[in-house]
Amino acid sequence: MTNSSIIGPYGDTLGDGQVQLSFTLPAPHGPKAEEAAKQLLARMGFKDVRVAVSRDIGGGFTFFVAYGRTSQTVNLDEVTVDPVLELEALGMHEVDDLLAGEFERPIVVVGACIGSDAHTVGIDAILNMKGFAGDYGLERYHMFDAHNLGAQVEPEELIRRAVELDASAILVSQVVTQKDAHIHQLARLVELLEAEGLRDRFLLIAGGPYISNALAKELGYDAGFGRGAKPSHVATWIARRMIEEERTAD
Ligand code: B12
Repeated sequence: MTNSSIIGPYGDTLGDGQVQLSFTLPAPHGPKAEEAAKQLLARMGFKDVRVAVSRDIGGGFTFFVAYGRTSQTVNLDEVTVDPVLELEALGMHEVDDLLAGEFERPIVVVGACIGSDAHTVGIDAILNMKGFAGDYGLERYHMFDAHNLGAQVEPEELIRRAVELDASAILVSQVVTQKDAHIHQLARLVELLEAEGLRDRFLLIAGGPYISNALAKELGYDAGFGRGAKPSHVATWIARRMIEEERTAD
């Protein structure tokens, strides 16, 4: 590889194409399962396939860690990312100052983990005072009035509370993706808001480890935040969007 913007995976030396993979096969542990794993990787296009770990995980299933070599590369110069991921977060005081310069009252935000999903840690990380990874949550900001409804909140209840509190933004967390549960739940909330003629009343933000801004927008949300999102990113996004909308309305 001569052009440094064209990159591929490596293990020992740049350009060797080495990849580590882990997966499970529904086959009883043994030489036959291992051979099946190698053939599968060869069919995926990997060369010099080696199985490093092969473990019986019970019930006729085997877990593998394997290595293979690929000649595939990607040109970094042609890679673009969603603007939300490149958004430079302001500090808490900067966001507060920005909002205080434009609004008289704190911005009300209501968050919940909806449907059957019981994973509260993500929405807590964004909203709760102590925040996440050294980044304070929205409850700590002077210019946010944050309400965290917790887990397993029905979308109807979330909407009811958002209306009651006269919220500007609804924040939804979805972690479980089994059988596309996250898609169904997120879509249901949008459908309900639309049916009640309330969709345009709120900024609608989705988040979770498997949520991207693109997926959220596809589902009718204004923004989506994924793995590693920090409260200051979300706060900055809301502040800028609220100010933009306020100025457009004037
Ligand atoms: C803790 C945990 C639990 C706890 C949850 C406790 C609680 N109060 O939250 C308990 C034990 C209850 C649990 C239960 C289950 N869990 Co669980 N759990 C986890 C675990 C270990 C950690 C999740 C976590 O806390 N992450 C830390 C937070 C900070 O990260 P985060 O959620 O990604 O949030 C960040 C971003 O995504 C984003 N974000 C998240 N939400 C939002 C919302 C907004 C608005 C914004 C802007 C951003 C945002 O910001 C956050 C900070 O960066 C994960 C595995 C893992 N290591 O991730 C499995 C995991 C999520 N669980 C899983 C499963 C399958 C389950 C169960 C179905 C297991 C079972 N068979 O019973 C049940 C489901 C229960 C239910 N009804 O939901 C799977 C999900 C697989 C999938 N994709 O569907 C995982 C990935 C484990 C696995 N590898 O299989 N679980």
